[in-house]
Amino acid sequence: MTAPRFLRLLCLLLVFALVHHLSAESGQAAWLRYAPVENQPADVWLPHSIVLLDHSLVAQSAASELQRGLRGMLGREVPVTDVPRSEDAFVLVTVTEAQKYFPWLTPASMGGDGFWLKALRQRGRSQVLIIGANSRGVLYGTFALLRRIAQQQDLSHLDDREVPSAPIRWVDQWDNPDGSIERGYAGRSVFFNQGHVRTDLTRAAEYARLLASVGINGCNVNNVNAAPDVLSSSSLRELARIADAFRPWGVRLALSVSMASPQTIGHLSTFDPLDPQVAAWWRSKADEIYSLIPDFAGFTVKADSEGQLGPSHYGRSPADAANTLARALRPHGGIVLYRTFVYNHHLDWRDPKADRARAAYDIFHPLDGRFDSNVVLQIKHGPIDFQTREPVSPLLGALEHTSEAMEVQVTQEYTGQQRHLCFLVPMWKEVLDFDLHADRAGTPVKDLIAGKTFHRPLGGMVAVANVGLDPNWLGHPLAMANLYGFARLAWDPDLSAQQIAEEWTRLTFGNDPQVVRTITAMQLASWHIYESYTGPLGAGTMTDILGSHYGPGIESAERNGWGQWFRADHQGIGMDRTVATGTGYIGQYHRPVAAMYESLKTCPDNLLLFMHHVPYTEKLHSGQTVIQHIFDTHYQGAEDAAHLVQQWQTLKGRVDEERYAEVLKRLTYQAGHAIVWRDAICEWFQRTSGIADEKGRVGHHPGRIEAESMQLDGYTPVNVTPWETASGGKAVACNRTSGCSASFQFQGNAGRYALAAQYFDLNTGVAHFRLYLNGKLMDAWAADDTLPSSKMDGNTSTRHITGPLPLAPGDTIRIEGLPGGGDVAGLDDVEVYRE
Ligand code: GCW
Repeated sequence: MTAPRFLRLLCLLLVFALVHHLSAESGQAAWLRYAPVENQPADVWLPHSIVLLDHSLVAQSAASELQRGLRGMLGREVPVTDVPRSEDAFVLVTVTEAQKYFPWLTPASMGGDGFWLKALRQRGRSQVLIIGANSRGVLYGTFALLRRIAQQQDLSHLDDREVPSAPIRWVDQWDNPDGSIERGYAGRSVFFNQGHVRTDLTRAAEYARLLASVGINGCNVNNVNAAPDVLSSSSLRELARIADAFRPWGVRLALSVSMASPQTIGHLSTFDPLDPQVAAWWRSKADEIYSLIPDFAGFTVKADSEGQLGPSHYGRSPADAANTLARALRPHGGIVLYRTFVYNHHLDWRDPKADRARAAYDIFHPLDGRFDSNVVLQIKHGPIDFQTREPVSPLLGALEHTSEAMEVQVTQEYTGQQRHLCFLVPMWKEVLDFDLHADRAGTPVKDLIAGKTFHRPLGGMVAVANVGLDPNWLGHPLAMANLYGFARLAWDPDLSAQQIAEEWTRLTFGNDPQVVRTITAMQLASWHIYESYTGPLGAGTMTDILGSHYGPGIESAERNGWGQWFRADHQGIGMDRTVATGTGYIGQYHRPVAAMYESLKTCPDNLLLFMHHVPYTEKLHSGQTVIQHIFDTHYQGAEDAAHLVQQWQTLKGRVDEERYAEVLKRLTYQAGHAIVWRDAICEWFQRTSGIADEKGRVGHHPGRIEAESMQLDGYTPVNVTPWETASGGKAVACNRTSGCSASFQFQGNAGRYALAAQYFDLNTGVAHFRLYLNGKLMDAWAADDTLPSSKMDGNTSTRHITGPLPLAPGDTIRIEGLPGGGDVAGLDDVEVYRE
């Protein structure tokens, strides 16, 4: 090795050691860390300059990104020139240009935003060609190359062509002008604040770069519950600045619009989409938008849904509404994504035939063929609403003449809100691979949304992302795997969940094999774990449906107009959606699929309660009864959640301290909350069914001392609602400003024990707790989280573990609670257990 080379390597190693062991990482760099890569096999021969033969803004971003990546990962400074050189260069070029310089190259058809990466090595010199189908392709190819370098892949025979599966690869943000985000769990909007677009759009531009790095080409920045003012001239001028921040990254801006806009901001007397004045208003609005934002992507529409006005107001159809918008956008190349999330939220729960799951198909299937070619129906992947387990929406397989895009949720509204680990790629994979038998066997959802089946012009995937200003974008450092995974699947739905998890882990945490193995395994197990403690057999996530959608709140789904019922009573549970005796929903599927769901014999266990109403004693394919399955899976799920903490702990010292600590904190919280979920669901079903857990666990908690039965000083017992969210249905609350205490005597054998205090952390203020053993202070903690409730319930119930401590019979344990700002230092119980 030559001396300079040796020195360079030494420097790199030093830098690496520093980065790896000392510096903290907030997660803001996400999967674009460009951390030094040791042993990059290609380092020796990778070229020393960049030749940029495409002068677009997007290709310039590609060149500077390549410089940045090579600097970070390989410690190389690589200059950019636009002088075509035949040797020793990365060549960034579009396919049309490429033919000029490399006439001997015969690039196969490169559709869409595709790219071709090709390494040419001769006589010790090398070229790496990054050929894009267009400028975006050049950028995507560059990021793909950097991704390969970061993962230490062997590039010596690099010859990869990739074409994205579908043209629409968008994220939606549900950001409001005031800067709040509907169903956002990671801080405030990167786009808006106090009614305006932010002056500083640095994070917005960084977001676009992140999105571009994984092939996302559109971003809708405002809530689908659209503020009326979005389309006002002054607002559009502000929004144009976001489009400017996106443009270097090839991300096109889209906007959610209210169908009522012609009336609310256009001051017309009507918003009837078939009124000529209304159509003219939309046309001139579109002209105005394109004069400010020439590459504007289009509109997303939520209409006649959850209070949003729509065409039904005038007896018009969604096709009438969508086409009016589409005709205004068409001259400019814009499109309309019309959401099919349209349903009546005042359904009559007493009507056994009423069924929200039917709505999208019932409304949109008859309209197939009536939409203009630049309209795309945006269809949620399941017929209800992003539950932990749902069947595939039958509407995805029912359209032949209408383009469709599938909507998924990266923001974990019903799947733990980024406080619980829930990697959703395996779920999306199941959906994408599901064969809907649309016109024959072999029509998986991924082909339907790519427009391959029935040859429709547009299609793709849209994810509700809801990143926020939190440094790591989504709150939980491991949650970013969902954003990454969504984008990778939108590009290539044939990637496996394992591949995606591994790739993401390498880019986000480095190539240490133990780190890669452990995090990949945790991610892959997490959806199933979450499902197993939050709701059984396709019944839906048994959460607080009317409020936060977060903690357990079982009956909130029943007996109201929202239609997320599972119809449980003392005899049985489940929605009868059969054609024979139920709502007929199953009949919306093509025959083989319908037949599978219709019969109890072939209906998969994991969707049993979505499709059928059965007694608790019904035997599953597994041989177990429904009720015992509920008990067992919830116990197993809570155990598995605890195991995630142990798995993570094996990585101490192998990932940076800051992210290590943040993930540990969240996983520990999750393990505690999984027990709250487990107990709520198991106790509720045991009581409702009158059938006891055959393993005797439910309702029996050895070592658990209820706060209401402790010796109380100042604390008063209260009934918690819903009852199943507190142990024994009761807890204690402190309304004395000087504080309260609850004490008990340890009765077990001498030994070392951990103490798990179950307390309620209300979002109204900060309470403080102290734990004393025989009068000696052993632990103190603050209830300072901002969980989504101001009440003592399943959202706020939180576990804090002290110890292990040495305990002897007769020892006194005292917990002091000091209320603060409306948080009453609620305490549910203390569990004393051997570790
Ligand atoms: O899941 C529900 C959410 C609403 C959301 C709606 C939708 C933006 O609870 O907050 O509204 O879906 O998708 O339109």
